[in-house]
Amino acid sequence: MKTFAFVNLSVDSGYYGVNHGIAYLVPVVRRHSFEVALLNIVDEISAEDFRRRIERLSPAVVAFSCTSLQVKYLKKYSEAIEKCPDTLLVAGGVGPTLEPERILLETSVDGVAIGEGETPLDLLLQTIKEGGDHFRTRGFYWKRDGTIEKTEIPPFISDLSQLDHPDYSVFEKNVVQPASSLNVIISRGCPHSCNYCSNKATRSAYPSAKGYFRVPPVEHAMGLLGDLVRQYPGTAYIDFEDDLLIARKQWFLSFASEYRRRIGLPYRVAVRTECLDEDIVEALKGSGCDVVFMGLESGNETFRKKVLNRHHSNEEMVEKAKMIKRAGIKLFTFNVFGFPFETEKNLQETVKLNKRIESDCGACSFFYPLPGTELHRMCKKHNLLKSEEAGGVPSNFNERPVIRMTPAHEKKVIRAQKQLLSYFYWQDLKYEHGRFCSTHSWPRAAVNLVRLVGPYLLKKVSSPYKKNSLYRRVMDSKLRLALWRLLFRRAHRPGSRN
Ligand code: B12
Ligand code: SF4
Repeated sequence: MKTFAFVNLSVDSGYYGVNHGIAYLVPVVRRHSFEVALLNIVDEISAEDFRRRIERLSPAVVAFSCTSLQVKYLKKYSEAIEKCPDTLLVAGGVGPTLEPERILLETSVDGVAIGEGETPLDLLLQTIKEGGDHFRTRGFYWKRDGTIEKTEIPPFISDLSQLDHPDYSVFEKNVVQPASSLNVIISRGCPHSCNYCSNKATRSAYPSAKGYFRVPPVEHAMGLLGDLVRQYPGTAYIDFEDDLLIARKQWFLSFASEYRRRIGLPYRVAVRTECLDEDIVEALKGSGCDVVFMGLESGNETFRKKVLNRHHSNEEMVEKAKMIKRAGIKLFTFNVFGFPFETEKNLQETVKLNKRIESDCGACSFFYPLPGTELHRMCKKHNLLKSEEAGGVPSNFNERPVIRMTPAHEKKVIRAQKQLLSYFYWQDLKYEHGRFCSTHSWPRAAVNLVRLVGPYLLKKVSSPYKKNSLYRRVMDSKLRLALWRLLFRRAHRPGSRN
């Protein structure tokens, strides 16, 4: 049996979980009777080491999956194996989809899949099986003798029930199910078009983007979730990583009622201000949602409208935040600092709006101009992009500002980010510890305090992104996880979160 090797590039991203894209593609590969292997690269390894690992597998196809921030590693690792005989190198994912030509010219891959991979990969494996000319497979851009050949892009699959359930078995169990929770994604895309997000550019890769935002039939979603929960016994929590699962109101209301009846596990999900109303909040609460993620992004209304293409007002955000908090759901906000044309006042407005809506926790990333987005074009026009060598391409969004700015402004951006992070830290501590104390004895509550304060102190002395840092060694240690599971298993039982 021939081997098909996926390579998940996630180097220094601060993220060690599954790649849902690969999980959705595994059944396609298995259908064609290939043996599936996975190299999950979360810490940088040498090119030599990578080549050795691939040679051991001796695969017919090596399939890289990555975001734009990981393209630099795609270059390094594809070059390492370009001379492997009889191995076809392909790449896919958001990064390659948005810059296929650049990737074919600057890396050693033979082909780049455009958009969602189920159909292109199916066509490619069929062609390989039949001994046909794979350079003609639709859904890919190919490099042959140094020139790029573009093929027709097949439409995306509009009925998601036609997709096989994702298969996470190629990932280690503790990656799929960290601390009793499962990360899942059941929809595709988002109906909105924020200027800093890849969504619009990704759907524009198709000749027609109409209907790109898709949710599966509720029955299919229940089957998928039920299967996963059965495959991973001990699952006590679901983390929905969909862009905007609540975007279609009627669908979400019936999803929530079935979810409550048939799955019944507490969960968290992303929301958007405009989509929230009393019905949705009631459905969220009633079906077990205990945390929502809401994009606040910037605290200045005009800036949000003009630069970010987000059109809701601060008042609306305050009102919706109140609804969430009244329902007893934890409010987590996403914030970005270091946008182009952002002033010191804007930075402080972001901090203030979080305080005003009393976010219980949140993330504060630095703006990164993703290729193909409106803000990338704006940065290019105003000469704000830094070269890769000058630090213009980080591995994640959280370490430092990325676009050109004066050193004085950069300091302010970093200071504002730290200020908000510290606010979130104390808010979160208050929230989590308060909730814990109400259901547990004081000795457990004391250990819980160490659990909450420990990572904060560790982050002060070591980096969460670097291999073998103290933070990583402690946080990734199996002993720590086992200990917390033992001590806190009651805290993770369904229903015990509220
Ligand atoms: C869930 C999610 C996460 C999760 C899990 C990520 C993961 N690797 O699965 C978390 C929260 C951890 C996360 C983290 C990050 N994310 Co994220 N995330 C998403 C989100 C919302 C959904 C991704 C998803 O699972 N989609 C569903 C699956 C089925 O689709 P898919 O992954 O695109 O895979 C399909 C195709 O791309 C293709 N495909 C993929 N790989 C391959 C390989 C081959 C060979 C082929 C043929 C096809 C193929 O086929 C797949 C099936 O159809 C997207 C937004 C979006 N709508 O895409 C952002 C998104 C992918 N994330 C993004 C970013 C930037 C990040 C971070 C860098 C943020 C950070 N920490 O600073 C990290 C980096 C993670 C990493 N591994 O590098 C950006 C990427 C932008 C870009 N241009 O690269 C996106 C697009 C959001 C945005 N703002 O625009 N993310
Ligand atoms: S709402 Fe979120 S996922 Fe949708 S386009 Fe805006 S940032 Fe992207």
